[in-house]
Amino acid sequence: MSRNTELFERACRTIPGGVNSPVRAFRSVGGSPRFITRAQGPYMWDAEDTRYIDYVGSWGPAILGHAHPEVIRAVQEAAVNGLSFGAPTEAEIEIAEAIAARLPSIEKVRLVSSGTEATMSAIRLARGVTGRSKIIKFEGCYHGHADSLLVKAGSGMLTFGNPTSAGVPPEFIKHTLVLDYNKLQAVEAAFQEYGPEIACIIVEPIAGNMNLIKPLPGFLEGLRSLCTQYGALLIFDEVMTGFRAGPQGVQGLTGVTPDITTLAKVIGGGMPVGAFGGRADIMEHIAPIGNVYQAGTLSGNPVAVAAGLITLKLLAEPGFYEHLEAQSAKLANGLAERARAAGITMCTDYVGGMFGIYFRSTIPTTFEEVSTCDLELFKRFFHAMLIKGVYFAPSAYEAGFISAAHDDAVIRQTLDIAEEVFAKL
Ligand code: KE4
Repeated sequence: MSRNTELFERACRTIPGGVNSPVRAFRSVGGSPRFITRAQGPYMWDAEDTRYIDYVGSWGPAILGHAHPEVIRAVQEAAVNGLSFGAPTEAEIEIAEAIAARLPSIEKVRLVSSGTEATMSAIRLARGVTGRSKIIKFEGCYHGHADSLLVKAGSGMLTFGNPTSAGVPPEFIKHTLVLDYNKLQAVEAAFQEYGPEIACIIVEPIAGNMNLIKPLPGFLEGLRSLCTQYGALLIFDEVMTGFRAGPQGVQGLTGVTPDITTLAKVIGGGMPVGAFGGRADIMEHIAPIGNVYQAGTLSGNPVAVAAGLITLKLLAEPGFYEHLEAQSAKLANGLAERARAAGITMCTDYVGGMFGIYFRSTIPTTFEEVSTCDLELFKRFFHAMLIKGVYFAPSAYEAGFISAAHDDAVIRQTLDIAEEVFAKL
């Protein structure tokens, strides 16, 4: 029995599913997850000391590459001064200022410890500011596991959703309307029907949880104008795309300004940091100055903030994002070219440091289209690449992530392996 399998069997005895987050269990691709012992730059090593070129990057945080020496040093230096105080620190001011300096839509920001906390708090804030209850989200977008967001589309176009998880009472999601991503007409119809009751739209401005799906021209602009017209708040969930899709997230790429932005992943550099922020007049509804309660023992944790601060500083190096996107392009285009040469129906897309691989003939723009990808072919591709030392996301519904450490040699090695795999797929 392999060491990974042995560890997985042991893990399953005391951890539900053997993992602390479901996607890690490989259930959608089959097989046994790899237990990682260490990571460096673009690489990770598992319990059998097998090395992988890593394109998951902890689902986004490892944008500099794993164990970047300056990030490790910052964490060590912070840790020796104590791990957590439950009191304000100067570092929290510095990271708040760094986030506000990079995202003009943010005048004030509250730190939390995960993306889920950020979106859960942003929804409560939108409801508190507007005094309204209904929210709109989109099928295929994932915003963490807060009850009111664990909803799949209802049967009809404008029906309210159904829980996607046991333990979520219908009453908790009865105000959540689930619409189709990139379908602006349905949003217009929802506002015509419920406009004065809608507190907010929450959207992944580039979706990364139904593979990589970009907004069609006009979609985000349409959401912005509808929210403005009806007095609802537009929440950009940039937990994944923030400082990943570009230096100012998707709001910087598109010029569409949200009322509230949620962040996590990159801003923690691998440590637990999330955040939600927006205009001062909105954020001042948050306790202790406002009446929307939100709190967290480890919010703004000094060790986690140290990792996030140095990460944001290193991302600001001239040319960082140009290089990152150039590497994404080499990988995505190289994979598509080799698949085509092997007669495999597959296409790819990318933006900034994230990419999508689709086993279908055209790049999908909706959840329905991405659901037509050949999942069996993806599974075979995933495992064939894994065995040869390339670690893609263990799900056809996830985006991939590149780091600054994925240099030309690493990309070339990946493409050479892919060429061998496509030939036998
Ligand atoms: P966390 O609570 O997992 O930190 O963040 C939730 C979240 C919120 N919003 C967006 C856009 C997200 O992508 C996420 C989390 N992303 C997944 C990756 N698809 C995390 C991986 C996992 O669940 O283990």
